[in-house]
Amino acid sequence: MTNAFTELKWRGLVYDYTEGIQEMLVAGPITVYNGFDPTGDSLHIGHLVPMMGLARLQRFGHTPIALAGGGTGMIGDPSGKSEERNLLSVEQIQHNLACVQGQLSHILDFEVKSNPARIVNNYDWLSQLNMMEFLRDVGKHFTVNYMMAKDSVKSRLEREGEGISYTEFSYMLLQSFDYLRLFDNAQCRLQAGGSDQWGNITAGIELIRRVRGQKAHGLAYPLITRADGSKFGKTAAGDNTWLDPQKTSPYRFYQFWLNTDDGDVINYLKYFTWLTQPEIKGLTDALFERPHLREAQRALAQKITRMIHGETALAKAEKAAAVLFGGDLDGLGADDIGDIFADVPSSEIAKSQLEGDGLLLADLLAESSLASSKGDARRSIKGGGIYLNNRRVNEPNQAVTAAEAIDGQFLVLRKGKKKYHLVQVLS
Ligand code: 545
Repeated sequence: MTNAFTELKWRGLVYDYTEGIQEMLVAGPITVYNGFDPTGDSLHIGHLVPMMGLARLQRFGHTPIALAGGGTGMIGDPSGKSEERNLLSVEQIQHNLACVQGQLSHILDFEVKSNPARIVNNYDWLSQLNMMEFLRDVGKHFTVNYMMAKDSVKSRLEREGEGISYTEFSYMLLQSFDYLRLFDNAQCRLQAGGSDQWGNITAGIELIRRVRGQKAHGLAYPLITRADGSKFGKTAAGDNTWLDPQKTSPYRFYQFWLNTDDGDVINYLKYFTWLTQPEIKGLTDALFERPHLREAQRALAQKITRMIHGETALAKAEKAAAVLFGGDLDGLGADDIGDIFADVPSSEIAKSQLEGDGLLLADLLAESSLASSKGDARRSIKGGGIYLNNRRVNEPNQAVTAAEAIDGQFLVLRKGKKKYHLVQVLS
């Protein structure tokens, strides 16, 4: 029989944990929390592991709390940061908080009767703290020696010319206080987080042990790595892959997962999807027997895009992906076209050139990266190997007018199966 812990272990999601955690998770439902500071206006795919971690525990009957760090976000966690952070403005934090809370609410179940998810904001209690009380009730339980031994602090002290402000140094006390607070008020017995959070999580456990004489637990997920050693989550261009569709379009998002290396895809199916052990076994076999079909990558891209962006956005992303293989362009707008063909050679023409009689197809093609001369362009068109907006065109003297431009902005030229050139129409 699997339980929440063996399930997480099988998925490769257990990096560190406190002794007795499995026994506790098996004994009955508990409450677990994971914090997210509003340091940016969107979560990215690196945050999917901890978000889904809460949801996975919820499916085993436990109650998840997603903590939005409206208070801790004002201070700045030094964990994993080699340099002191700049303070964010209150307006910035409020804006980010609203964005991040919305994203957190997607994956968790708030309706289920027995163990509905909750979102809390630590600003609600941290803002009420009084300095003297805090130093007496929390600060007194930590020696500076203990705090200095934490990686987040130690690494700063060891770094030439860096150091750490008193503000960031205090961060672990605030996160510890949160855990104590949720331990007392929400019967929370487990704090989860990425491995960078282990120092903060164990500090909270220590506080609870000292002031309540009770055992609280911690669970750390591994950092996601790639088989070839490069950084996970960045596109070839170096951009982050965001959950906010305004920052990373569902098509780009879908493509990111579709492009996963064979060496990573099975791990990612375990980390990022709800597919079961037998289902993942089936895709592993498929990967070995017929890797060229990329069934595992397709399943990965499909499941995650559906989970984050929904069915309609997935259908559109799949349609857009098919476009590069000659699929039709109907129903796609300028934004989609710009997105799909972002990486193909492109050029610009003035809208005036398409007005009146328009431009001869052969002339348009000759100016693109798909033909070397007018003669070459004419020959290719007559030979039947040229497509305008993915429809075959046979007549070199055919006029191309603004009416053909998608949303008046783009003409898509194609030669053969998949050589593309994008013409942007400037008004
Ligand atoms: C605050 C108060 C608590 C408990 C936790 C926190 C937050 C924690 C922290 N976590 C990271 C984070 O990133 C920014 C989110 C982007 C908008 O800094 N001190 O807030 C990440 N966390 C998820 C994982 C993490 C961690 O949200 O734990 O390891 C990334 O995978 O870096 O009482």
